[in-house]
Amino acid sequence: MLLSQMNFPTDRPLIMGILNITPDSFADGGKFESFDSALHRGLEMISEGVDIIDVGGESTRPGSHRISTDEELRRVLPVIEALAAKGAVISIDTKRAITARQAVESGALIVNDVSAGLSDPDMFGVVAALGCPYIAMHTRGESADMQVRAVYDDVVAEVINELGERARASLAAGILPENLILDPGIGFAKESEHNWEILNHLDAFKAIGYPILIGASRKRFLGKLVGSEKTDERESATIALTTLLAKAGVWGVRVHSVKPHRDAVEVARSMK
Ligand code: PMM
Repeated sequence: MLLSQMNFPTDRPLIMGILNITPDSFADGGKFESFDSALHRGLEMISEGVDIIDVGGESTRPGSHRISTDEELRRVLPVIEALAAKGAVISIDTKRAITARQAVESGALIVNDVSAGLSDPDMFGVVAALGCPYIAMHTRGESADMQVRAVYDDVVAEVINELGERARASLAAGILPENLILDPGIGFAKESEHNWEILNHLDAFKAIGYPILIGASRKRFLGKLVGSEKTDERESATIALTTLLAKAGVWGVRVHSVKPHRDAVEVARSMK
């Protein structure tokens, strides 16, 4: 299905709720590891007005290592099937083409790839054949070593350049321009100052010409700003950021909690 056929609202950012079925994601690792707890959380997000549920089976936290494809599929497919049956719009957060394909065959509608096709050479071709929307996120290297690559002279220009190159490669492989969404990859091969520099130049990212998704929820740079080691203590800073991102006109925000962010975008919409 094309992005334009999903009937998303266009007057506010979409709320993409995070559902990590992993033991080790940085903020919600271990919370939704069982099928029952993941399904319960997904249904809760639907009742709170989530637009997209982003289901992931493999942690991408800095320093994390890969799991097997079989393990990834075992974690995500039953949950995708169950939530899609409830009418949820699901994105699959994966770097693997096989997982992307099986997830879409199980009911996911969007592929979210934090490697923008760099991890798996088959990703672009598979997504092009599926004909579904594709989120290409900027990073450098793999999660295990990405933070040593957080070296930039001009982070905005370099990320736009590298993401633009991935976008062109995805289009060359047959992904439709109307199905492409770009994400600068907050916290991926980036230090705090890089994240803020990107967030302060969102117009430059929007000018590339594709919808922009931002995933900043509870990340380390927010903890550093407000002095919160614990990830759930970074929620109020995340909500404040969502309000500002709504004002900045992003397409979507990828967040751990749903209702507070639905409320935040309503506030932003009412403040003319
Ligand atoms: N961040 C994480 C995972 N997937 N996907 C996109 N598109 N953008 C992000 O910023 C992003 C992502 C890491 O966060 P998590 O461990 O809470 O899932």
